Amino acid sequence: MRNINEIADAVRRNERITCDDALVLWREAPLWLLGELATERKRRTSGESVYYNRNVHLEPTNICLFNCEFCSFRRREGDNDAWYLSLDEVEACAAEHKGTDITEVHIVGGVHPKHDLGTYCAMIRAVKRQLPHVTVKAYTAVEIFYMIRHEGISVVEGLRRLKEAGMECIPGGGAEIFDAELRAKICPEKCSAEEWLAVHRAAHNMDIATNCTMLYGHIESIEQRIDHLDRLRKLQDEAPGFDAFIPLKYHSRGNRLAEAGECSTEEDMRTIAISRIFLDNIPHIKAYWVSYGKATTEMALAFGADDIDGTIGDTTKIYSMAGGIERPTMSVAELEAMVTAAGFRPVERDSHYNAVERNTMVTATPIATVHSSEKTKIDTDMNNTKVGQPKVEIKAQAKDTPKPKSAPKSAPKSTKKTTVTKGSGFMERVKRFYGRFPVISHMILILVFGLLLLVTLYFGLNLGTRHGNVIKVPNLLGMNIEDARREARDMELNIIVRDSIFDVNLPGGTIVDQLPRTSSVRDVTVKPGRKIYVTTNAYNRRMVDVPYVAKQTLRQALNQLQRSSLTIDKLIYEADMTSTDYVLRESIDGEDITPTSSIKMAVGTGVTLTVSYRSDEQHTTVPLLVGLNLQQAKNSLWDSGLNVGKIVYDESVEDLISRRTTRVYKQSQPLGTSLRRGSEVTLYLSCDMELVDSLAKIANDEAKRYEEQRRKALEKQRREEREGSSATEE
Ligand code: V47
Repeated sequence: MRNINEIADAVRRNERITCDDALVLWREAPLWLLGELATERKRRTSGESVYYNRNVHLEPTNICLFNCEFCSFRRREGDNDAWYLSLDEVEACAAEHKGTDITEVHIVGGVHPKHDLGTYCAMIRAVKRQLPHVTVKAYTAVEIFYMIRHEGISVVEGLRRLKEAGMECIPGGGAEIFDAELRAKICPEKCSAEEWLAVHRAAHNMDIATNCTMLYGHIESIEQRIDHLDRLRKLQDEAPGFDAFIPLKYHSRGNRLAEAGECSTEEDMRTIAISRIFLDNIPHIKAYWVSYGKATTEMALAFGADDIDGTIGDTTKIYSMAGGIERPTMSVAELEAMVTAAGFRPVERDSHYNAVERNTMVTATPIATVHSSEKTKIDTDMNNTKVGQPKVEIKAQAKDTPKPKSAPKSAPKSTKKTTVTKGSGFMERVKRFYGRFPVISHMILILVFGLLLLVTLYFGLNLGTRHGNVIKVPNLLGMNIEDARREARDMELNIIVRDSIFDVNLPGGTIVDQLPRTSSVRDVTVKPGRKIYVTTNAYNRRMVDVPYVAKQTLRQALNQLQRSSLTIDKLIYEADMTSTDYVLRESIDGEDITPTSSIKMAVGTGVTLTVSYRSDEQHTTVPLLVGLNLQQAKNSLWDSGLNVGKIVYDESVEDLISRRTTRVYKQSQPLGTSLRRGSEVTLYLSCDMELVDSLAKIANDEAKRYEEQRRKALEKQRREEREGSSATEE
């Protein structure tokens, strides 16, 4: 492992840093060094510019099929404060912004059970009808993946239809944390990391620019953050197309992760700076002011951020419902003043990071739609210009971009100049000096303020978090919760029970999982006072209502059963004339569940679903299971219309507790095998993570090759179909 000085030198030479380097920076680097290195990297990509735009959000519904632990926005259908906009209402919302100078509408909302791809496309068309010159940045990969799955078409075809409807770029939401284990805890129903990445990969290959995010500061570890950044960097190497990375700070009000608390501003600055340093192939890092608040956003500009998002105009509720700014709105003057105060040059951008030039006449009139001829390509020395490039004539490089004419006339520096008072001898001398040497005076001022800021941050925040004083996290697996609490108290750690399971084979109160996790080969250290989150085995088996899940798609039924903490006993397939993967019947122990049944069952009870298949769709393909934990592998099999066969543990699995930390290292039928729906796949599990990781790597490479082959085969088929149809026409 390299030490801090070696890593810092590498960054200064503009070299890529490794995941190990990032870990060292996260744990050991002083804040001032991170600020310096990140700012150096920022300057290489965007010089003195910091970007903002004029935008609004449109959140058509907060009703969502998924029930993520961190989400304060989601409501169920029928809840008092649930909202749902019809297509006409979406259009009316867009019409409210007619005649304003916004350049972007960002559409994102809950995954509504009644929305399909057609609805999503219709919403985009409704917005474009009212605001034809405005860019529609629409739908997270989670929403896109859901609608495409629901429709039963390929990702490429789904994206093609959205693009045709007017979607120009894709926001970065839904990425959360990619690590499969953590994802299973905080957002088990959302699409997997691989699926999220697959949507963005496909978009990049179709020249659709996208953003990416990371939800940090809850129960994830530093290693999981770095792994997340690494996966984004790899995708960007492979298929460039990310315009910006947005670290999203977790907000704790009104959601089930609240006990995790919120991380410190120091942690925010570290996250922003290390993201800037690590993601050397993503042009922009956005400090989303709605999430951070104005003061922290301004500070983030000293840690490598070069974008602060836009005017918003009180159009998003995701953050206010989680404890963020109540009615988020900022004028252009306020945004520009924030950038200027941080010592950078504000540049208004459009959705593709082209600078927007407005002449004073235009800004004075509210109707100031940006026309393509007013766009200027923003300077970047990255090669990543595949997407997000101007589709219009490039007028000038941003280095020469004149300061936007709408910049506030009373920037903070000029205010300072006018507050020098008469009569004080010292102040008089200062004033004379200032008059004679204005440039030197400004430089001295900037130096003094910069130093003060760094010293305050370093000592203030560092002491506040008792940096350097660390404790080795104990292994609590298998212990009784009360014993563990006593041990943790002696070590100045807090134990929080955040989940419970029921396993008949284990005594009540046994700890079956913990975060952060530790093992005989991997020590984890934390600061005193930190919380250790544990999952315990419940003393009594909880009873739950069995929902009626027939007469809907298999995916919807699986989601609903999972939300009720029930599981699948078996999928039985039955031929049908019209549909595939539609649930025909539901039963438990041979007894049918009907819409009027009112049955309670113990958590974890298995339900049998009878599911339809059309005769031409009797077969399905086996998904990639290697690397997943048991629950994820089961979900993935059911989702593909397959059953879980035997479960075989290798010799590394010593007891019932260690079974819970296993992952799949082998599957009886490899990825891509064509099987009859309802067939069984045997899973082989191990606790040996080195073995699992190495086999998962091979399997992932295999999966990539498989995807590539499928893509080529599909392209070939399409080409042949096209050629065939044109030959017929002739
Ligand atoms: O995916 C949800 C996050 C995201 C909470 O692409 C929360 O330009 C903190 O992605 N605390 C949606 N975060 C917002 C988003 C976004 C925002 C601004 C700009 C762009 C862009 C994208 O908000 C979700 C999730 O990660 N989120 N709940 C919460 N309690």
